[in-house]
Amino acid sequence: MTNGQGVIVLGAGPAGLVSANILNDAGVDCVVLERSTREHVRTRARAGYLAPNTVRILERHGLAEGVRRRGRTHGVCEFRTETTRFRLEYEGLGAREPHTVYPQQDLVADLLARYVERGGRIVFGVEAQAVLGADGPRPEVLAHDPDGAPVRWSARYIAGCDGRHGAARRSIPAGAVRRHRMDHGVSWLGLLAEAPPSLDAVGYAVHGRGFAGHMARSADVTRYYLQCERGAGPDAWSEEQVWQELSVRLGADRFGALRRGPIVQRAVVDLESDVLEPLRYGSLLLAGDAASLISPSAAKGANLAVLEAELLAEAFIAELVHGDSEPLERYSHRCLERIWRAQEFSGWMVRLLHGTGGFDNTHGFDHADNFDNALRHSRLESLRTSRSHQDWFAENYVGV
Ligand code: RFL
Repeated sequence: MTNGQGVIVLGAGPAGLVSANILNDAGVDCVVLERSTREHVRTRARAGYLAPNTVRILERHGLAEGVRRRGRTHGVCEFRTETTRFRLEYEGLGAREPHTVYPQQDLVADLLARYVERGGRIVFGVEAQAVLGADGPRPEVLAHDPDGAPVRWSARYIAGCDGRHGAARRSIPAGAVRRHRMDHGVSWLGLLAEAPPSLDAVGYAVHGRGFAGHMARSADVTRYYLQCERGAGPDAWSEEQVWQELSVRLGADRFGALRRGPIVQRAVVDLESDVLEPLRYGSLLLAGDAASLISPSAAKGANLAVLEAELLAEAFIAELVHGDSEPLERYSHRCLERIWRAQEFSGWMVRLLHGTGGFDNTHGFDHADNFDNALRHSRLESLRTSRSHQDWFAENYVGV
C-alpha cells in the first residue's frame, strides 16, 4: 500500500536501496518490502570492489559518505601461474581510475541508515510471493507479513530489485520476456577469512589444480575463491585443506606465505550468467540481479545494480513527478547496452582464468585439452606484454 500512485521496491539490496533513496529524496511515495531481517540485510557479506562510476553515482545522490570515509582505493592486480607472476597496475592504464574497496554489507548499512533517517519507509520480514496485474495500471504485490498472514500492497509501479530468486522474475509470464542464459560450467568455493590480505593486489592464480583468487575486503578480512568440482558442497574441504589448496594454487612457496585465519563463511557459486530482455513487463521493472545475473569473475554485479538503480529511479521520477514517460520507455535499452558489455568482459575473464576439460577436487584438471591450455597462457602472455591489451583490460575491469 503506497497511496497507489507511487513505487513499491522489492528487496533491500544495493539496487533496491539506491532506488529507494533517490525516489524518497525526490518526494515520490515509496515503500521497500524486504523478506529478511534488518540485521541480516546489514551484515550479508558479498561484493567489495566499487567501480569509479559507482562511486560517482553514489556521490551524485549524497550516498557516498561511508564509501569516502572508510573505502580504500585499489588499482593493482597480480596474475600467477605455476611458473611465473606479473602485476598490472591498472590504475595507471585505460581510463586511469582505481576501484574503491568497500564491503557490500557496509554500503547496504549506509544506504539503509540514510533512507530511514530521511523518513523512508521499509518493512522487514515481508516476503513477496507474486506481482499481480503488472500488465495494467494498478499492479499489486501479494506478500506474507512477518506473522505469515497474506497482505496485498498496491502502487503505480513495482521496482523488482529482489535478486535472481525473487518474486519479480517469477511473476513475469512465460514468453513475455526473453531469458538469455549461459552456464560457464565452472564453480567456485567462496570463502571469507578473518585474516589480513596476503598480497597488496587482487590475486588471480591460473593453475593446473584449478583457479584461486584473493581479494582484500578490509585490514583483517580477506575473500578467497577456489575453483571446485561442480556439485561439491561448501564443506568438502576441511579448513586445513582449504589453506593447503590456496597455498599450492597461489604459489605460496615461491611468492610468499598466505596469512591464515579462521574461515567464517563458505558458499559455492556456480558461475552462471543470464540477461532478461526487456527489463520490463508493464508496470514491473527489473534492476540488479533480478534483471541480469553475472558471474562474479570480474566483480560487476553490485556495480551494475547501482547503475541500473539510478536509471530506474530517475525514470520513475520523470514519469511520476514531471509526466515524462520517455526515460521509462528507454530504461531497458539503456541498461542492456551496459549489461551486455559487462557480460562480455566477465565471460572473457572466465575463459582467461579456467582451463577446460574434466575437473575434480582431488586432481584439478585432467589437462585433456592442451590446445585450449596453450591459448590461455598465450592470452596471459599478451596481457603481460602488450600495452594496448593492458589498456583494454583496465578500461573494462574498472568500467561498467
Ligand atoms: P541482492 O543484493 O541479492 O538483494 C536482493 C534483496 O531482495 C531480498 N528478497 C526479497 N524481498 C522481498 N520479497 C522477496 N520475494 C525477496 N526475494 C529476495 C533479499 O533478501 C535481498 O535483500 O540484489 P541486488 O540489490 O540486485 O544486488 C546485486 C549484488 O548483491 C550482487 O550482484 C553482487 O553481490 C555480486 N557479487 C559481486 N559484485 C560486484 O560488483 N563485486 C564483487 O566483488 C562481487 N563479489 C558477488 C561477489 C556475489 C557473490 N555471491 C554470494 C553470489 C561475491 C559473492 C560470493
